[in-house]
Parts: sequence; structure tokens; C-alpha cells
Amino acid sequence: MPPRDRHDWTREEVAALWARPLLDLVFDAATVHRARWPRKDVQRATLLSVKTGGCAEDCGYCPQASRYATGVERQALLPLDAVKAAAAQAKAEGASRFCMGGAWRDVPDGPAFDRLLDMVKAVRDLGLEACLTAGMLRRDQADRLAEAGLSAYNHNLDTGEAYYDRVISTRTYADRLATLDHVRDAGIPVCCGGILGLGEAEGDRIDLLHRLATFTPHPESVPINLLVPVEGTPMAGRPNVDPFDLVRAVAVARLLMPSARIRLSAGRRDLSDGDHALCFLAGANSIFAGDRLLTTPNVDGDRDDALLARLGLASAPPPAEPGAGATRAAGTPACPAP
Ligand code: SAM
Ligand code: DTB
Ligand code: SF4
Repeated sequence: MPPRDRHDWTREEVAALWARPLLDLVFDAATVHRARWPRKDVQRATLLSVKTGGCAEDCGYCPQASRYATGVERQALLPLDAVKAAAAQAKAEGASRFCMGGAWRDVPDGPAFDRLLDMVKAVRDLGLEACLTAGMLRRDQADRLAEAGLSAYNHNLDTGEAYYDRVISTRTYADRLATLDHVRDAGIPVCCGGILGLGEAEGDRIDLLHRLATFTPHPESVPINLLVPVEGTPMAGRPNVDPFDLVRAVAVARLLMPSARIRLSAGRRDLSDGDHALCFLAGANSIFAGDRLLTTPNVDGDRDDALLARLGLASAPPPAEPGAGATRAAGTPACPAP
């Protein structure tokens, strides 16, 4: 029987899971994973930066914040045709989800917003799931994105609430949660995760996972990023995360949120094939694929193809019908009731 989704996890329960011996944790997470995801496929999500750099926020990890000299070249909102071409290429390379990222503090209004809606529709018409991440948004904007067919909105909490103001000072955790409420209330599946390697303590990782696990419904997808340290940002020079910490985070996320796609996100370039395999065993079932993330390089497509083939892992297919996908009516749960 597939495990039921619980939303009443206590912080103590999450901390107790986090403290378990790693291989016991992986064994149990793999058991839950196989029961809930019998196809064992891996979703490939391709990223495209549709508006790059010049962002007013001060996120300490981000190469696109205008206040840090990172050498990222600003790029205004891309034309629709460029996005269509990139999405078609992503589909040809085996992606089932196309994720568009915009370096904004808030989702813009006016012609830029209208163009974002057209981008969402165009990606859905190609038969791909469309995801957008573009900063804080209002409920009316979320409603229009839902109407355009958006499959998921990505808005990360990044870390635990207690550590948040050490990373970002220009907005609050409450701001982040308010946008996530608008997305959820509009019936758009939430994509929400965080970053390991910001200098946070284990307790902050536990706080983040606890917060995600008590969302109702759980996030449809949970990106787990490893910090990509970028010269010029306050986080440049931070040490690499121990890959076993990523495996632990994946396993705990899988046990807490059986129905979510757990995505290995930024920072995979430094992971070995063995690290990847352990993450897939522990419950990861999505990757950001394609040669680029937003502004930094990603794992080579050929390396991912070879890795998935060697592990016998299929790619998740695109939605059955163009325009079909993850969007659900406002208020309905992401997964069947227990
Ligand atoms: N401006 C929007 C926002 O902040 O929600 C969307 C774009 S922002 C680049 C999306 C996410 O990328 C961030 O929330 C963060 O989790 C992740 N990210 C950005 N820079 C990163 C880095 N250097 N390493 C790892 N993850 C990063
Ligand atoms: C997410 O959690 N990670 C992606 C996506 N959602 C938008 C972004 C990673 C960005 C890494 C740094 C860069 O390439 O600029
Ligand atoms: Fe970067 Fe998004 Fe923060 Fe802007 S809001 S600095 S794009 S992470």
C-alpha cells in the first residue's frame, strides 16, 4: 500500500528522522519511494532564464542580484519566439517540464506579464509542463497564470525561518509564505524547496523540511539545490556540502512527502555518479537537465543520458495531451486522500 501523505509532522519527528543512521534512512526512504512511485522514472526539467540579472533583492547566493559584481550580463525579457524555440529543443532532448526563471523581486504587470502568460501557453501547447519562477506575486496574477495553464510555480523558502535573515534582508519569510498561499489558492501546484550550503546548521535544514512537510497539500515538487558559489556574491568561497548531507536531505524529504517530485537541482556538477545513484535510491525522482541552469553551467546532457541509462532509469514522459498536466482546480488536493 502506498504510504499516505501526512501534514501533521512535528519538528521533533523530523529531527528524529534527520538523526538516523544514513543507510537506515535510505533503506526506509527507498521503500516508501518504490511503493509510491512504482514507475521509478526521473523527470527531466529544463531551465531557461527568460529575464536575467539586475534584480533588486539581496539574496546572498544569487549572481543575478544587481548589488553584487558577478559579471552576469543583464538580459531583458526574452521574445516569445526565443522561448518557444528553447522549449522545443528541451522537448527534443527528453524534458517533460520547462521551467522559466525571471530575476525579479515581484512578478511584473503590464506587457511583460502578458508576455509571460503567452510563454506559459506556448510551452503547454508544445505538450510540456510549464513552470515559472519570477518572484513574489499577487493572487490576481496567480489566477491569470492558472488560467494560462501554468503547471507549477516555483518559489523557494531556501532555508529555515531562523536563518533566513542571514541570507536575505530585502524580504521576509512571511513574504515568501504569502506568495505561496496565493499560488496554492489559485490552484497552481507549488514547487518549493531550498539550498544546502549557505552556512546553515542542521537545525535550519530540519526547520525547512518541517515547514515543507506541513504544507497542505505538500509541494508538488521540492527542488533541493546545493549552493553554486559565485564570485562576487557574499556566499563565494563557501565550502562544498558533503554529498551524504544531500542524500540525507533527499531521504528525509521522501519520507515526509511521499507524493512530491524530489528534484536534484543546482550543484550536481560536483556530484559523482555514485552520489547521484544514492540520491535516486533515497527518493530523488527529478533533475534539472540541460547544459545550463539559469546563469551557471549544469551537468552535460550526455553525462546525464549515460548516467540514467547505466542506472536503468527511464525519463518521465511529457503530459499525455498538449495543455494537460499538473494544474488542478483551486482547493483540490495534490494526491488522493488516504
Ligand atoms: N527571482 C525569483 C525568486 O527569487 O524566487 C526566481 C529566480 S531565483 C534565481 C530561483 C531560486 O534559485 C532561488 O530561490 C534559489 O533557491 C536558487 N538559486 C539562485 N542562485 C543559486 C545558487 N547560486 N546556488 C543554488 N541555488 C541558487
Ligand atoms: C531552483 O530551485 N533552482 C533553479 C530553479 N529553481 C529556478 C535555479 C538554480 C540557479 C543556480 C544559479 C544560476 O544558474 O544562476
Ligand atoms: Fe536572485 Fe531571485 Fe533573489 Fe532576485 S529574488 S536576487 S533573482 S534569487
